[in-house]
Amino acid sequence: MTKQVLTIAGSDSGGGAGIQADIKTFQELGVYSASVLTAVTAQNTLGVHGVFPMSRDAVRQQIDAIGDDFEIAALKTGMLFDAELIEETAEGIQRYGWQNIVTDPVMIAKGGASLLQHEAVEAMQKYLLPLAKVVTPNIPEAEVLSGMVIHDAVSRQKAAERILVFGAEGVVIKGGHGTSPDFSEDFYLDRNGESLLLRSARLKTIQTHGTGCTFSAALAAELAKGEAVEMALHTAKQFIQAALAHPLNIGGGHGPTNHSAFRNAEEREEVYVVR
Ligand code: PXL
Repeated sequence: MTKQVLTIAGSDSGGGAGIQADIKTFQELGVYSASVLTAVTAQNTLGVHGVFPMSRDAVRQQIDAIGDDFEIAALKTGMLFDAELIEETAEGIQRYGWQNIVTDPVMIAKGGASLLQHEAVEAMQKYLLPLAKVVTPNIPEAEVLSGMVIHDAVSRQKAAERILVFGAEGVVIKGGHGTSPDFSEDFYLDRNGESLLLRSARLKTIQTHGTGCTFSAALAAELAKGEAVEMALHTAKQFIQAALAHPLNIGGGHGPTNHSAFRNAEEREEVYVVR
């Protein structure tokens, strides 16, 4: 039977990030997509022009509608906006005993608009990270979650260790914001001390809108299908690498990635497991 996957995230009217990116990615990877909306953004490739959060009650009722009727095999969280919606999300996950939780700790949109209230970081650490199988920060988000600066492989490892203290089973610090001009490296570390480095060529493109959403959605889809974390990470990186390598040239700013590139084997890019 087709696996059912849930995204709890915000809407991007521009269609490149948020719940729209998640649903497209789930569809491409062959899983069924249900969605709980936490906020509506008025947004295009040029920026975020408005943010309209849902009420706590609206989020709870959506979660219950899904929980009462669906068999959720994996779940990802994206934009949760504030501490109340984080708590509501965490309570819902526990109410239904959902597993395979991928937490994308979305904080700031590409143009700098805040997608998470400052004081909500603590709620994320306290309520959501303990439920996560994998938390997927980019470097700036990992710095906020760990409370330290990442400037090399040693500080990246230390930051990952600090993030794991909040209770996630694993963390992947994504390399998109890294300084190497040649490659982008995602560093994974889990509670047992197992680590993995996934390396791909750095692509020179500004069409990167929704990269993080797409990656974490692909990861959740693969976990739903029963893939081990290592394989799921590899596929997720291949998925986003293909999506970045074959841009759609939509909009005048940071355009969306191409969610349908991965399905064409000849459009896939190399992803190397370094260790
Ligand atoms: O990529 C982070 C993100 C998540 N969710 C929504 C967004 C964005 C970035 O713009 O709009 C709804």
